[in-house]
Amino acid sequence: MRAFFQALLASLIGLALLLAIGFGCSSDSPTVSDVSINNDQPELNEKPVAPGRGENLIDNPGFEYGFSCWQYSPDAGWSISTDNPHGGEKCARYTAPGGSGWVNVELYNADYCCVHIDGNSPRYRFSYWGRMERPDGAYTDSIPTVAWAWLFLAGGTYHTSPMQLTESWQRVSAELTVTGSGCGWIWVQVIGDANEATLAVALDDFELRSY
Ligand SMILES: [Ca+2]
Repeated sequence: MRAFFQALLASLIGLALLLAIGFGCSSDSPTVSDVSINNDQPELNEKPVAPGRGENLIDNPGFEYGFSCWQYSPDAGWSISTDNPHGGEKCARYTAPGGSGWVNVELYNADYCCVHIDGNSPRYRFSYWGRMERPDGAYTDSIPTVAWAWLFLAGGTYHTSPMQLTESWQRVSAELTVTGSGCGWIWVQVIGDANEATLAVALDDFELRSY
């Protein structure tokens, strides 16, 4: 079932991105009927946190323990990098193999480290950081490298705004209203131009906290 949803969403996101790029409006997000996200919210920790709340629900959120609790696709190209992580000493990195076509890669938390929603609070904040590299200087704005984050929590489906990656670390955050309880997972897809062999993508410091 999970593979089916991911395949379906990958198709939808890919189509939405291609349409957005084609019409020159890459900042638009796809239409999803059950999205409940407000991206215009204060930074994490700016609001007071009630006792017992505020713990990061994502295990190994900054890849300091390698890919423990994470899975990725495709099998080749992903690594743990110590080169310019956003936080700590490590980050997740994907390096494109070159050739033609599109980079289309996924990173998501493993089943054995599901995100546990306890149902005590409906309000959550989610964020993560990303950047890209083109060490050969072949960077072009004409074909952006874009990351999308999706969350499947307690029966609900949510997504952040697309983040067009640059060579500096950037953060995307969102506020979610999640009802119910149970295990869930987060999933990030990155799409970009594979025509330049040196395209690399780095992700770090995922956070999901109730407040
Ligand atoms: Ca890190």
